[in-house]
Amino acid sequence: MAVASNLRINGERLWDSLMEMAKIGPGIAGGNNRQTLTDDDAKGRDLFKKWCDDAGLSMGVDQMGTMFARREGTDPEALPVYVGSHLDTQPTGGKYDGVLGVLGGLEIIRTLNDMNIQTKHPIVVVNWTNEEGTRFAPPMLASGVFAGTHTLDWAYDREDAEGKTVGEELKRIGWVGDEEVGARKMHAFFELHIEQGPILEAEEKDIGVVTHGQGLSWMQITLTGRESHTGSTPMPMRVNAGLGMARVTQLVDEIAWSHAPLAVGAIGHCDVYPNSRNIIPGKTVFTVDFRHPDKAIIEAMENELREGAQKIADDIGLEIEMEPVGGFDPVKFDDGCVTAIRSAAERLGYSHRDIVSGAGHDACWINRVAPTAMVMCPCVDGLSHNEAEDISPEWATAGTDVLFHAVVETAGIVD
Ligand code: HGY
Ligand code: MN
Ligand code: MN
Repeated sequence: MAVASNLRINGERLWDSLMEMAKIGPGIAGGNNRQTLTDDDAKGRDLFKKWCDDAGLSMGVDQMGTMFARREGTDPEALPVYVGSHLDTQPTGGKYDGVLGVLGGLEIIRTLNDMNIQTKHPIVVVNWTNEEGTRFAPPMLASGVFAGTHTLDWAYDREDAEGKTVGEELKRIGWVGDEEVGARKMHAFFELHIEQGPILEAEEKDIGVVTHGQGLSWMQITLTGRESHTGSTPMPMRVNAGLGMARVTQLVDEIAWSHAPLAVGAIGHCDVYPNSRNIIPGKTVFTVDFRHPDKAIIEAMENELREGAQKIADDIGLEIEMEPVGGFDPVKFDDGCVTAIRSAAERLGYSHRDIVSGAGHDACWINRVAPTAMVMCPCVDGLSHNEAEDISPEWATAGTDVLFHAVVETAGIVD
């Protein structure tokens, strides 16, 4: 049954909650640095749990620390409709990446409570652990375990730059749950997310109906040369791992451009050792991020990288190791869920267009185990993974209205 078009969420309350959550783990330039499994992440979790308690939800937590806040349906046997995203942020992250999807899910519950509306299927709001993958690679770690892509032990062993593991840090912040990861079965999963790209704003569209998500490949490269004095070492004697990284950086850009217009490639993470002003780098470790909607093109870019990086290393006399440290295939979301989102946007009178997600999301993994789809709202200048990330309250409201209608329609309103 379609949800009446006059049913809308409370945009002001949603915005207040977004601003409240943004106070936890502040960045240095107006955004957030609430990285996964830090004390700030724990504070964000505590605030979300308090709000869920206030909304009468029962909280379950699985062994990866993912939070599941449940509102009962009239049919307790019916599989729940899940809705959510992530509360962890990049080190120089924005206030809305992930957070809008979690608090948008909570706003749906708050609105149903206000209107005393019951649904047949229960509704569960989710905060997935470690979506960003910055502190602990790969991204979408907990949703990947939930979808059976990674084992729990492998996920627990992921290490940060200081050698701390996911398992240790999860225990330290007190968020190891008792539920088996992936045991929960879903009727459907919906995720609201900012676009993190320029299309919706440029086309003045309120809503992105996400039909697909592009694929991702993360290749970690280690180049080993020889540390030596930057002043007294003659050029012909140098084995410069920093030079190797610079040439591979140029190669990555050339590979992406050679598969234009859809391919993208960059190196976002790099460590230089010993990183001293007057020592030629003996070692560099960096991660190549390639993305494309077509798996064959991603594989072609990976092959071109392997060949080209090997040649660069040979030319300079460097040792090279190349290790895949993350990735997932392009995804096509569920037609039924996508249609629920598109018809909600139409019913509510919001301008919309189909879109392929450029960024990865937990929905990309959950799509393997449940009918899944995403709603997107625009963001200013398409900017994200930057503290200046910004959206308007109107965009947040529109995206959450559409999410509300798609979730409640799928959960079934009971008169
Ligand atoms: O990497 C991604 O696409 C996501 O933002 N973690
Ligand atoms: Mn995100
Ligand atoms: Mn992100």
